Amino acid sequence: MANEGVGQEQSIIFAVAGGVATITLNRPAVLNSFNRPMAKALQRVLDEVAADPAVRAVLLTGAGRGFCAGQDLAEAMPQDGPAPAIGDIVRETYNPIVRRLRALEKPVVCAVNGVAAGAGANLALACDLVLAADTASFVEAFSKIGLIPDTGGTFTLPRLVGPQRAAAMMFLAEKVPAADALSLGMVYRVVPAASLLDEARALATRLAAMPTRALGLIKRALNASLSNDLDAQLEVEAELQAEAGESEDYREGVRAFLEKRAPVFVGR
Ligand code: T3D
Repeated sequence: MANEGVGQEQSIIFAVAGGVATITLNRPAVLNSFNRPMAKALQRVLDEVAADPAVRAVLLTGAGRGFCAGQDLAEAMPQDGPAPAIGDIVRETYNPIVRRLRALEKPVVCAVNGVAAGAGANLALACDLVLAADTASFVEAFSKIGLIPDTGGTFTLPRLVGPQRAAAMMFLAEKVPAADALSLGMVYRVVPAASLLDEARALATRLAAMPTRALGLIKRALNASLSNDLDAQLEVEAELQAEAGESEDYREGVRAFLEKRAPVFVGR
């Protein structure tokens, strides 16, 4: 089938089915912590899903008992040989991933299947809709090892939970259980661990059947709202509405409404 495909990179498992690209972080022995090859593979896969019109939603999750424990600390500080420059790691690995996730004009569902620590926590928060297993947790672990939060966390977290709670999480680096993450607004839903993947897949599949251009433009508008004032944002809405109004899916949506039938959206 043209829109079905399976590919595998060493540390990232990637499969496309029914309009949904499922990306699985796959270094379970180290709780899917990021080494350079995994970060580069994730960047490549995100480029692929951006370019593929058959992909209309993305599902990101982790293999094994953890979602992602952030930077692989053995790589960051090797026993033999010099440590790589940390600023370069952030610029070359995490920043491009966050930019790709935010610029991707397709919805990204994140299924947090276990602990999400350091860059792993902030990776989840960079996605559009976060579903967490009831056994999952989030830790802004950076300060425990003398670092500051990266992967967009200092941008995302205070906007989600407010500056005071973000400061507490980032200073104290305490585990935030999924239920607390829900009440703080860090995640969209918490579901039983056993049904997490099914629920996340159902959500991604539902999003993949929606008007993809409109969802992408909603994401663009929400991104813009983070730095715009009201006047500028009203203009963004007018411009993006004009763009949405030219889509095939807009015409189908209105026709289906008038004909009292369910719409069939094609993503254009
Ligand atoms: O270069 C730079 O540093 C700049 C970039 C920074 C971005 C960052 O993400 S900095 C933050 C890095 N991450 C952390 O500090 C988290 C470290 N991990 C933990 O604190 C704990 O593992 C967790 C709280 C996430 C989970 O605890 P627990 O008890 O459930 O699991 P565990 O036993 O600690 O870990 C299981 C295995 O994964 C263990 O290996 P072993 O003993 O079974 O062989 C552990 O060493 C390994 N592991 C976990 N996290 C990492 C890791 N190995 C390498 N790097 C990790 N980040």
